[in-house]
Amino acid sequence: MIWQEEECLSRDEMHALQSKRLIDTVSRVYDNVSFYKNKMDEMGILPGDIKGIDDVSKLPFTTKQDLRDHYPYKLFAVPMKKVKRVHASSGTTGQPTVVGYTQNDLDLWADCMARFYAAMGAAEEDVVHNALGYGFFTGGLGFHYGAERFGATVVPISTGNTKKQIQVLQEFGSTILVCTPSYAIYLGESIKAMGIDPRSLGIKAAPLGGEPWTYEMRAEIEELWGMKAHDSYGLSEIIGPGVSFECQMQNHLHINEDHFYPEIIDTETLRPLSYGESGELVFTCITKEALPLLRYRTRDISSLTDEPCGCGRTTVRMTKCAGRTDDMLIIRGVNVFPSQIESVLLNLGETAPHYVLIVDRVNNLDTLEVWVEGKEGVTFVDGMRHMKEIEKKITDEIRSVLGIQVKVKLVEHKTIERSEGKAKRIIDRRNK
Ligand code: DLL
Repeated sequence: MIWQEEECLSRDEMHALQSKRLIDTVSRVYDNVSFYKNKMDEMGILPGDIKGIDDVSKLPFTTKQDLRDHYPYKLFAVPMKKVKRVHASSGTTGQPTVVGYTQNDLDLWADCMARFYAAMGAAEEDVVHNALGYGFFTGGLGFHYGAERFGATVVPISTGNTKKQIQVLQEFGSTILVCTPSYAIYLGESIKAMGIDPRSLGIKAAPLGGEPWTYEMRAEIEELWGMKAHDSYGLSEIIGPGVSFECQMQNHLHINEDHFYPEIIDTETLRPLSYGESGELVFTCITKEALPLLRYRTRDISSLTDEPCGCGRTTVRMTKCAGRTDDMLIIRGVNVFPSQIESVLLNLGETAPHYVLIVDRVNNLDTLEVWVEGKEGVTFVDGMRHMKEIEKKITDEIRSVLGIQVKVKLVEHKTIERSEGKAKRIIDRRNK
């Protein structure tokens, strides 16, 4: 099912719609946000210079630091009486950032999310077990209002209390599970540990997102639960979840580009790259009222394609995010994303999907240790030699695939901390 006709416009129609919306947005931000007026004045650009979507590259970038510098509301383009809700980032690194929504923003967000439920093949009869956090985090409420807009039933369980989650899953007839990929694994394993097969619970599909996860991780999750897992990408600064999603083809993520115009840029030169080239994702909000950010630098690495999709949607798709530029580890000159290590680990199939990367600096050299849990049932007592063999196999494979020397440490099952939200995969001991 296609939720809205904008998902199936011809490329020319989309271009025209985006152009009209960008022109309108630029004049609104110029008039109402002094930060953008000052930036554009400095660059010598007037709203009238923006004649269509192709002129987007003339506009200034926006960064997370800009949001911090204008904490909490100074980038809003409407008076506070029009702002109906705020969300905020958790602020684990530095000052939190605050985002705002008018009623129209909340409506378009619910539609973007309803598009996703439609795209993954949901029906009004579906019962959505929403185990994302409700509150400042955009995940819980984003998926909640989207499900209601779509017409399904929501079980707003939020995060935490895994025992209760399991009881509710068993008793409420849920058919769709919403959470982070790492929690889908944790919850599934906890269910198994209680002697229940997660596949018997009747979950048929899961929109998962909020953190990077590999195709290998998807295969593990689908196998564990006997369901289809669809990638869902978004960020609070742009709207929350609902920026892009995978349809039933599960082949890259459709961007709601009639609202969020995507670009890929080279992180060094900041120049826009072509379709197919990998770089940093940048979004311009072309319909939002409260916080219409121009060319927001996400720090996420992806690439774009406008090849037709089998589902009939014509929107541009982005490839699964490989990671964030700020999560990229440079290990003795080699760029490494945690997702690349994840792929190697899961492809080898010798370990559980729980790992953490420990980065340190010894004698001025970066070191990387990969701590990963052995498969359930493999214990230190019965197989010290076997464990060493597995460690060596993983070390060799990482060296051959990524070209770096790492130290692999197999740890006991359940020793790596589980997360109910976004998993923390990197412990950086440098500069401490
Ligand atoms: O994580 C919104 C969201 C919630 C999306 C639930 C999907 C599902 P933030 O907390 O602002 O918003 O974090 C945004 O998380 O810039 C990416 O680095 C990362 N991220 C989100 N979804 C994905 C994904 C929400 N599917 C930041 N793949 C983004 C990879 C993702 N990274």
